[in-house]
Order: sequence, then structure tokens, then C-alpha cells
Amino acid sequence: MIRPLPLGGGAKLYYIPASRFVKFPAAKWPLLSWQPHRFPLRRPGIFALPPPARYNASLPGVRGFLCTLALFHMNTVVVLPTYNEADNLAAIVGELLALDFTELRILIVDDRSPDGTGELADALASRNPERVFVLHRQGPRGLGRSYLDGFRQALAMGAEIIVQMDADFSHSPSYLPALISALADADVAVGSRYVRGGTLDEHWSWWRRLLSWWANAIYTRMILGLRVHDGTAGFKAWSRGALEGIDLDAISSNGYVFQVEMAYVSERLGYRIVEIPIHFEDRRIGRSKMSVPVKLEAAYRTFEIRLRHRHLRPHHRRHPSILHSEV
Ligand SMILES: Nc1nc2c(ncn2[C@@H]2O[C@H](COP(=O)(O)OP(=O)(O)O)[C@@H](O)[C@H]2O)c(=O)[nH]1
Ligand SMILES: [Mg+2]
Repeated sequence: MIRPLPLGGGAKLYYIPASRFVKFPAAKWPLLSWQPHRFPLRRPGIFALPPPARYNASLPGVRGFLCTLALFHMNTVVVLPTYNEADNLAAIVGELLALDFTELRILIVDDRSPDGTGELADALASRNPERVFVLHRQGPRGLGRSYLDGFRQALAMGAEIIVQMDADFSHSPSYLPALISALADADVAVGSRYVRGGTLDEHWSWWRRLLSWWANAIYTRMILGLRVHDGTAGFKAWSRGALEGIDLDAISSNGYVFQVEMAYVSERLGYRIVEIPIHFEDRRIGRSKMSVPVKLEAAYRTFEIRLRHRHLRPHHRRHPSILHSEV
């Protein structure tokens, strides 16, 4: 009747299971019917994330070396959304192509930029027809919609690894090897400003720092329970399996809260996420498209995201065979 619960270091806690006195239906009263000797409170699978702040995420030893080597030769597509990035585009594409990845292709997703980014992207694609591709979006403009279209296209291009990043050098292409090798042991790798080693541009005002810290450390954590430290990060590498497992049609955000929604959904679906520290540089040229209404939208949308996706569990991952039968 009295049961011992080992606490480590030889200490034991003796308790009387509540089920001795009254039977609670476990589905209705999961906490009251909890018996520590039977199953842990955190059911494995649902919270099966590794600790998010892992700095050297790639696997160690010979296995790690071989995995990393293999990853560098995998079919990789970098999705680059652009709106008025004519001054940055050629340089960022040049830096990405100069990286040591044999199978890296770039998909520029342009939203009919008035400054001629679309035409420039076409020129870059015709110069590198094997490696640079352009998606000219029609319909309403938006970062979230652009990423979703880009992800779908990247999957259709057979990508095994899909990278998302800004085209304004806030996300340095030099981090790509670290992000991609992290996928040896994870489903999603996040370029993170808020893990040890990650830093922000020194030119950021205290107000912007405070807002970003509030959004990541307090707001999204409180409402969504996000475990990832940089929930608003837009620099991520996805394994094909993770993106296929997410129902992209159910992603509703359009502004930068899109990043939060994707982070939440991947956590709910139990994908393994690692964070790689990055230095986040302010954009070199041009202006941010982030405005006050976009920030306000993010604040109230966070609740909607919770309501929309809180039921998700790992068994809700979409199966690739379903995906193919729909195409
Ligand atoms: N396709 C597309 N890209 C966008 C849109 N808004 C922003 N972007 C791109 O998304 C990236 C991040 O936008 P940015 O304005 O730098 O936002 P910030 O980094 O949060 O200040 C850049 O590469 C932009 O060109 C959009 O509506 N459509
Ligand atoms: Mg930017």
C-alpha cells in the first residue's frame, strides 16, 4: 500500500497512491490519477524535445563526421523571400553560391517588388540556371505566404534540407554549415540570438532589444509555452521530414508571427529542435518591412495560434504518403 519513490542519492519518498482510495478516470483527471511509479508526468513523445540550448549540435566522433559530410552533399534549397531587396540580392546569392555545398540551390520568392528585385532575380537565375530559381508570387503579399509557397516549391524540387533566411544579411550565410550539420541529430535547427553565444547587433536601440526580449522570453513563453529561446527567429534549417509532417495549409499567419506559429507547431508535433547561436546583424542596406501594425498583429495572433494548434500531438504529423496521394 505504501510505495517508495526513489529520489536519487539513496533518498526515498514514501507515499500512498491516491488510487487506493478513489478511482479517477485517467483521461479526465490526468493529474489526480497520476501515479509516479506507473508513468512519468511528462509523457515521452509530446515533450520529447532535447534541451533547446545545445551549442555544438552536430554529432561527435566518426559518426558525426560522416553524417556532416553526407549532409553537405544533400539536396538543399535555401528559400529567400524578397521585397525591395535589389541592393542586397546579388551579394547574398553570390555568398550562398560560394559556400562549399555541392547540392545547394536557391529559391528566391519575390512579391512583385516595385524596385525591380524580381527582374534582378530572373537575371541571376539565367546566369546560374542549375542553382538559382525564382518564384514570382501573385495574390496578396506577405512574408508568411511567401515562405509557405517557397516551402511547397522546395519540397516539389526534391529538397532534403530546406533553409529559410532573410535576404538582407541579418542572417549571415556563414552559419549555414553549422545549421545544416545540426540536422544530423535534429529535425529543425534554429539560428538563435537568445542562447549562450548568440548576440544582437550593437546598433539596436534599447527599445528594440526590450521588445524582442519581451516577445521571446516572456510573451510567447507564457502564452504558448514555447521552449525554444528564439521563437521569432527567421533563420532555420528544416529536414524534409519535418516540413512534410506539418500541415502547411493549416498555417495561418502572414506577418513575422509566422515564425512563432511554425516554432509552436513543430514543438507540438514533437520535432527535435536545436538552437545554434548566431550574431544577428541589422540589415546592411534598405529598410525593414516590419511596422507597428505588424507587431500588434503578432501580439493578438499569438492567442489565436494557441487555440488553433494546441491539440496537436506527435501522432498528428502528416504522413508523406498522404501528401503524395494528394498531389
Ligand atoms: N516575399 C516577401 N518577402 C518579404 C516580405 N516582407 C519582408 N520580406 C523579406 O523578408 C526578409 C525579412 O524582412 P525584413 O523587412 O528585413 O524584416 P526584419 O528583418 O524583421 O526587419 C527580407 O528578406 C525581406 O525582403 C513580403 O511581404 N514578401
Ligand atoms: Mg531583416
